[in-house]
Amino acid sequence: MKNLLIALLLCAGMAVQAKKPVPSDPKATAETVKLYQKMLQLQTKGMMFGHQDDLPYGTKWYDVEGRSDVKEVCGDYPAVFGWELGHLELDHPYSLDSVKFSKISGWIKQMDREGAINTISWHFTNPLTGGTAWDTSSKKTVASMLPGGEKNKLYNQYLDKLATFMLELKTDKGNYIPILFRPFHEHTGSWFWWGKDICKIAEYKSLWRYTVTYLRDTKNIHHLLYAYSTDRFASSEDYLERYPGDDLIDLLGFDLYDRGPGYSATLGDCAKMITKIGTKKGKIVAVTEAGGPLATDTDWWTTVLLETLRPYNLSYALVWRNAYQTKKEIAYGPYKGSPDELNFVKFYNDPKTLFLKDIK
Ligand code: BMA
Repeated sequence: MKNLLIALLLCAGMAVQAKKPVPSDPKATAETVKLYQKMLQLQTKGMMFGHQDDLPYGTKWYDVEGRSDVKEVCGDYPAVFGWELGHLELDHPYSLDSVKFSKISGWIKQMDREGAINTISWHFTNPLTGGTAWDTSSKKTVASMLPGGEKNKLYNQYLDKLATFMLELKTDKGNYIPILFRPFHEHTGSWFWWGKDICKIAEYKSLWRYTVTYLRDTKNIHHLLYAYSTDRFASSEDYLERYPGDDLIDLLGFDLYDRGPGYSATLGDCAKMITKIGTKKGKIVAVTEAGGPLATDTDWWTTVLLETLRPYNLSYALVWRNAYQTKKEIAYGPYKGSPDELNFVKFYNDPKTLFLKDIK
């Protein structure tokens, strides 16, 4: 009887364990599985704050050890750090946003040690035309990168360089650092060569499958969680139209910038739809890029971003970079002296938002 009871308990324990969510990669490293589970669990507790290029530069400084516009305003670092690898494929030492790749890996390692989460985007060169990620002049780019296409070999070379970068991301103990990798983003728009009107649905899906398979199975990379992230979308069908499959994707996200009236409503609608899809699929959900007109709407952090997203269990909301001293591009994060500074502190102090100290 006792033995039977023990056996039953063991079985129940195993069943509970077996139910724990796992990433799409069956060979994901222990750290990657742990991060996946941690993020799924955390998203029921609060919403992490993320910032693109938080450490390399701010509005008025460039590459100063320890500096962060966000930390200078609220006293803590973001929980999620966004990085960009555009131009790595060209063997350039600096990214298209003038950040040294060797320094990016250093910061990723440092922030991983601190307990933060790192996510990588890739605005990479159009392999067919040699133009930028925004070069939409040919509708043949994606097809040309797939097996049999004239640029398949070149694309493999790009992926080899990406793989080298990823495989260098190790802890002091030699374990790979888990990364949220977010390529081919905003594809429901048509401003990148992988966008909606530039390639066919099947081509976009094949590009994803080809890329993941190459990195995971050919290059043996098992520390990536893959993020699918659209721009604005109108329905679940719209969101999932180009979704490459549950066996490839770990995080469902969308990018949405405040371009004026109607933003809150759209942001709320998208958050509602995505959390529903995420719950059904058991995936992480996030606002993978956002940004407000902070100079004009100085209460944006609380009244727009926070109050709109409060009802939903989202893993994080990441705002885009504070471009260094450029007049063309606004800073999407706060900085010392920015008009939204005090409001950001309020956002920081709200129990719903999680920063680095909250997730350690
Ligand atoms: C865009 C802009 C560009 C930048 C690119 C990649 O949204 O911020 O200036 O080069 O992202 O980070």
